[in-house]
Amino acid sequence: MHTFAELSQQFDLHFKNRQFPQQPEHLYDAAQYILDLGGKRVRPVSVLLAQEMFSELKTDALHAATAIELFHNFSLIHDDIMDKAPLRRGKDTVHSLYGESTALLAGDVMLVRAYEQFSKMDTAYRNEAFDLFNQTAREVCEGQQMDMDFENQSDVVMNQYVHMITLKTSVLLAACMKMGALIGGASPACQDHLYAFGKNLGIAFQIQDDYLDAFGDPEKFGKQVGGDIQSNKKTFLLIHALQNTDQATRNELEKLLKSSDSGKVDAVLSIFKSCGVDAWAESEKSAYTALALEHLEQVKAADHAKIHMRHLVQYLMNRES
Ligand code: GRG
Repeated sequence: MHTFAELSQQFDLHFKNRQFPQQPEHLYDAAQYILDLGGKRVRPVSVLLAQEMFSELKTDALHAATAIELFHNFSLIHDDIMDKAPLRRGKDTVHSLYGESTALLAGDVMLVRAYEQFSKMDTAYRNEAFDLFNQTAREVCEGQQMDMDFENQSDVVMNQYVHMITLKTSVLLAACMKMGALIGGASPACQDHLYAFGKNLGIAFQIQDDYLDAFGDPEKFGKQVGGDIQSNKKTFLLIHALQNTDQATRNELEKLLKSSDSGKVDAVLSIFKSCGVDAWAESEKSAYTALALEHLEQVKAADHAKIHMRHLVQYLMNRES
């Protein structure tokens, strides 16, 4: 059984070989560029951690982890185009370096490369893993569309927002856990508990993401701090503030959201603080984390097999980027 850091190293060894041919250079360099920017590798390592809870590390888990990391990076490229984001992982986004058309195509080819990983897998679980991957990709698309729809909707309430985030972000982490368990030979019940573990952890992860976007350290965050506020994005923080403040502050917040003043981010942050949004986010994050851990406890595996998964939870909830 390995730690997050050890599995991260194993994954990087497997993944560092150039994933694409050389030609056409412009297309494949764009695709390779985002992979070389790194990232935390939380999703692929989660596949490996989950698999190792049930059996010795298998090459098929590395194939699944590769598929998922390719998919994740593909979705980041497309997301950055949709958001017109200048920075990703502290560096220029793919579209700002290579242009939108190449960035779209680079994302597409990464998705195809992700699909190719499944044909390498043992037929005992290949179809199930592939179905899980496709179901997840479809849900991520649905979540992304809901997120865009919410931009023009002023009355989004918390449970709608949680549903959107579950689709857009959490189901991928849930699928990583379940896919690892499936490849590892876990029972369907254990696979389902790990799915629920990943789903709740994913929601807590997004709360942390929203928190960092508003209150993070710009030196460490890797993206523009205040970017969500600047682009009027619905976040856990904004929805909570809108639902839990007096009418005058709500009016002020709504007026600020429509403006493009240079002081907008600071003014919204100051309202967030006066509504106690930061403390609330911390307690929500803890609640979802506790729910995730309850599901982890239900998984029938030796306690020492769960230790590294608990460390992952700690790491994700205390991260600064
Ligand atoms: C699924 C066909 C299909 C299309 C994709 C663009 C899109 C539709 C969905 C967007 C999904 C998306 C980008 C969700 C955000 C997930 C998220 C929290 C990303 C940040 O993850 P980190 O912090 O990033 O793990 P690193 O850089 O560490 O990898």
